[in-house]
Amino acid sequence: MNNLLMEVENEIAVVTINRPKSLNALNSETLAELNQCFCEIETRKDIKVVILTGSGEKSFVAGADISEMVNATAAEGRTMGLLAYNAFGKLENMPQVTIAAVNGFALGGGCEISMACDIRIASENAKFGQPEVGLGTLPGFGGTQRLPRLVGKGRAKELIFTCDMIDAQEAYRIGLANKVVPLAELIDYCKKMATKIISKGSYAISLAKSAINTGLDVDLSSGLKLEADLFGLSFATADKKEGMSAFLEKRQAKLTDF
Ligand code: DAK
Repeated sequence: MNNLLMEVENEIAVVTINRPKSLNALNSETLAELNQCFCEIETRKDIKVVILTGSGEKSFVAGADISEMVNATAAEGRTMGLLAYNAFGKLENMPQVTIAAVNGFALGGGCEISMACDIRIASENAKFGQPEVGLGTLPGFGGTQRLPRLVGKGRAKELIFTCDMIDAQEAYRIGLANKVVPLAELIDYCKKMATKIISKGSYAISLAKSAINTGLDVDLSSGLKLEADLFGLSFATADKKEGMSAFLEKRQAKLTDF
């Protein structure tokens, strides 16, 4: 991979988008590599949490690569959009828990890839925004769909229509960031959260993730039905037997299903 770094330790993968000279902007090659990386991760049982971050101390991802897009045709734009659609879809729906460690600018496609993660932890210097309409286009990597689902229709429209950049505290206030931490503590904070998540039932978490993601795309009744089905499915696992037995026997549960 030319544009990504990946380290796996203690069942946590840290994936770093590594194009610091262009503030980690997403070009087609990087999108293809992300897709390949996420395809691999979703089949790996030795990875339970993915932390996605950007190289350097200034930027998470400063958007799609404008130098590549400037002369692209409509067909090339669509190809790029589909690359991101596939990669971000994999990221959003993989059984692993995904945490965006937002270490600076998360603009356009950068804000959008962070929103395809389950959780966003922002450093104090992080800045979020969707500047696309100022470039004569619109969010094309999921921003018009995921942003309103996260912060509500009114706030999403304001951010997209004004191109305003918001800081980490404002992102936290509106629910775009789960937490704000000092930059120097960002990765450690995410790893601690990952370790806590890994100590729970990973298979049960993957079922809960599936229920939340699918449930938000269907009517309430269908979502509740799906939840009931997945709840039932969890009763077929060794983890459910172990988790409940451990509680009754007043001991620590050893949950291993994934
Ligand atoms: N693409 C390419 N290069 C970028 C870049 C980007 N998005 N962002 C920054 N860079 C490059 C700069 O050109 C500069 O390169 P050199 O001049 O050194 O060669 C280097 O990174 C450092 O940037 P600056 O010198 O500008 O640094 P500053 O600290 O002054 O400013 C900044 C930082 C993040 C505020 C600024 O760089 C900036 O505004 N960047 C652009 C942010 C942006 O507009 N991002 C959104 C891109 S649009 C689709 C259609 C469209 C899209 C998706 C799909 N389909 C058709 C499906 C659009 C998506 C987007 O994300």
